[in-house]
Amino acid sequence: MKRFRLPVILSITLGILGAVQGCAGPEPRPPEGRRGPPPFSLLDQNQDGYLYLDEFRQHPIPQGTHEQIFRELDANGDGVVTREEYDSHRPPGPPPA
Ligand SMILES: [Ca+2]
Ligand SMILES: [Ca+2]
Repeated sequence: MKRFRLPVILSITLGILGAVQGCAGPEPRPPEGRRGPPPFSLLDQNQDGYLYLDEFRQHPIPQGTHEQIFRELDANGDGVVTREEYDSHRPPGPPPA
């Protein structure tokens, strides 16, 4: 009966390997509800209370260009985004339920 041991052990080992690979298969996704815009303090790198385009460019944006989004944030068009302008801006998203 010893002859059957090796294939059995092999199949068990392969089964375990397959299970381990299956567990590591799907990539972890970010939890829902964490896709909002970053806080102003994170974007304002020098913490002077004003967000400049150069600072804004340091952060990835999901869509569009930094210039485009920055213009939308800069409500009065003076080339600087204040915390008030940033907080009052709401990016387009799914309609509230
Ligand atoms: Ca700044
Ligand atoms: Ca402004």
